[in-house]
Amino acid sequence: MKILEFFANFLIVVVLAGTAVGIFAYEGVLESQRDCITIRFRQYERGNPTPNTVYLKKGEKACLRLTSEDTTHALNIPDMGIYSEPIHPGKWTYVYFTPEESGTYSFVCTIVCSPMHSRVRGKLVVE
Ligand SMILES: [Cu+2]
Repeated sequence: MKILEFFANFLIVVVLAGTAVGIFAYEGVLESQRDCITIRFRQYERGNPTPNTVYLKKGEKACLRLTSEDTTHALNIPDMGIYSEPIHPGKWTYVYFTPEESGTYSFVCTIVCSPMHSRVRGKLVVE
């Protein structure tokens, strides 16, 4: 009986501690996504990514929150060496980085999304 009680108490502690850890972890994720800039990807024929120009601050952590309104895309900022995971329709993909140099950078799509795929692009302006 003592062993069962001990085991039951142990389980309660694990569940309570796990819940607390989960809540803190989830709040951490929400906090990191609070200031994200949303970019909605679309094929060239359907209007290209929107917004097409994104403004960032030099030396400040940036977060891009990416989604697609048609097919799967992916983001590459060649001059910064930044690649995203695939951006699936209706799902969110996040990219975090800190731009260290001011200037204008192109971002492009890296997944063949239509015959005009190579024209799927936009600009990041770091000020
Ligand atoms: Cu593409």
